[in-house]
Amino acid sequence: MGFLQNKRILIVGVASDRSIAWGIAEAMHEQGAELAFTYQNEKLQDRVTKLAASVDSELVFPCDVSSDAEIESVFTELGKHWTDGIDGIVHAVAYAPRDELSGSFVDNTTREGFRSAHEISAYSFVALAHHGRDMLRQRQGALLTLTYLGGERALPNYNVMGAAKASLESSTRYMAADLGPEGIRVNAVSAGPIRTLAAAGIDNFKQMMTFNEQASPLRKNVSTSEVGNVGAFLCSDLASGVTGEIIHADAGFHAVALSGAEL
Ligand code: NAD
Ligand code: 0WE
Repeated sequence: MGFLQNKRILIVGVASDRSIAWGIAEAMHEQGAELAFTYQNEKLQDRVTKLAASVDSELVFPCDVSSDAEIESVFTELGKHWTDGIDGIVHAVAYAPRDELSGSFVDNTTREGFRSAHEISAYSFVALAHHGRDMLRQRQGALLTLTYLGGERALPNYNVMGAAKASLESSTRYMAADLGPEGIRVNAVSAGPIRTLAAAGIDNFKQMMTFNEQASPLRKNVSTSEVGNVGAFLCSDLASGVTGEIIHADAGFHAVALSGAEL
């Protein structure tokens, strides 16, 4: 018996089989969860529908998180299938304009880039919680998001995404405080760097992966299944005492300053 048997979980953020959201979906499926998915736009519809079918799900809905109407309609539609609520919502979405993810933070960050990065990468988590609140309350559900070390420390090129991740992490704590009295938990996984679509074309990504591999205590990069297992745990009853927490799944990279390998 898996530790997510009889749990119903909505996954937001699958774009490919390399997506962290997909690693979480597979880990949750292995533990017996029933899953539903959203896709950002028609370009991704077929791919997400096929991936969903491979974990026995036919519940696939469009959702661009910049639209309140689309977010609202996900829960309206989902409520027709899952009539007594949901056990979890996974948010694995981030966006900033590509040209603002390199070079000088101060010179390259625009008002509109700052706004959209925060809207898509941080506010959307709050909006999902708002629209999913009633369904989550019915089953004492859990919310989960994905963050990165660049929200806690200044890292090269992460720039405006770092500010958005700091907002997302703070929002995780405020959401935990607000929803805790209703039995709803809110947590985040801070993943190490992984080569996903969101990493494609990022300056020096390969060098960053190599550095993380050499400097981390476990001397490796993490896989989407390693991140997925932590996400599955946080959404399960095994984590019934955990909320407002950010767990690093990064081979320990965040915990050290000099690995010893550099000396
Ligand atoms: P990915 O490209 O597979 O997933 C990003 C997802 O965001 C895609 O599914 C995309 O459709 C979705 N998205 C973007 N804008 C959207 C919008 N307006 N509406 C709906 N969906 C939208 O990449 P990933 O690396 O799996 O990213 C998932 C999460 O993990 C992100 O929050 C990212 O910041 C975080 N993360 C990634 C890494 C990494 O190195 N890849 C490390 C730590 C945290
Ligand atoms: O959160 C992320 C990346 C999120 C992301 C990626 C893109 C690329 C395509 C947000 N917006 C966009 N916009 C695009 O047009 N990560 C944690 C992966 C990542 O991105 C970096 C990193 C790491 C790690 C950017 C710079 C430096 C390190």
